[in-house]
Amino acid sequence: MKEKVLVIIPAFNEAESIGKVVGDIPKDWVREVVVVNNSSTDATEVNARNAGATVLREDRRGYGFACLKGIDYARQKPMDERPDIIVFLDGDYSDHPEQLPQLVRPIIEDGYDLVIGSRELGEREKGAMAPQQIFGNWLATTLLRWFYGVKFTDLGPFRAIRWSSLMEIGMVDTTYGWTVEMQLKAAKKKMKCTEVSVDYRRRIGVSKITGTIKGTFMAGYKILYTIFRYL
Ligand SMILES: Nc1nc2c(ncn2[C@@H]2O[C@H](COP(=O)(O)OP(=O)(O)O)[C@@H](O)[C@H]2O)c(=O)[nH]1
Ligand SMILES: [Mg+2]
Repeated sequence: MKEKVLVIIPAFNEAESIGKVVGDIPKDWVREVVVVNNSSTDATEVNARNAGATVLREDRRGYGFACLKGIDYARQKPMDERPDIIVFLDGDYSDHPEQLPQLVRPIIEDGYDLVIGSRELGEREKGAMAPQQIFGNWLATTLLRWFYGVKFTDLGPFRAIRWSSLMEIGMVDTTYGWTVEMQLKAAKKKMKCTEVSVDYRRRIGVSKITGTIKGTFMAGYKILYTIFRYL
């Protein structure tokens, strides 16, 4: 494949799952897999490296901080080695990494800038998403449609974006607003956006966001704040 695809996986204490996530990524589609270890206290780093990933460290805790670290790494590459497409993927094995081609193809073949993997459209294992997560996604995507005129059904973590579009968007969120920020800025800039269905299963290990009360409130607040802040 001529397009260079780089995968960024933020990971905070995902030692049990990270090797499977990296292992299931279709290697013929991807140049490099980058795991950003977000101050894990377990074997996330060594397991990621053993699975063949490049491991970076980000000590400031936050989903966005970890993703930004991965982008910075790509940006520092020489021009001819810089990726054409970035895929974001969680480290908990909830997503099905083998579905990566479905996310990348619309960018390569149909000129899309941003492709969201929608769990709403795909098959979900029972209990894979918490009720508050399903409600939150519904609310956030409804607000995105009202205020930004863009139709998404999910703020899913598994997504692909053209490198040049990602640079133009200029991501800044360092925590839970990351996913919605990318979608609403792409909409504001009239980028070509779409979604494809992706499947979702119960994660390995414990949830750091929706599985905790603090995480749920922080994420909900930050997502709503982000939607109104960019109006
Ligand atoms: N909460 C949290 N998650 C992080 C952080 N850095 C990376 N992550 C990763 O973000 C992904 C999503 O987190 P997860 O606990 O699965 O949240 P959930 O999907 O809402 O249950 C996982 O791959 C985490 O390892 C961080 O600082 N905080
Ligand atoms: Mg998860």
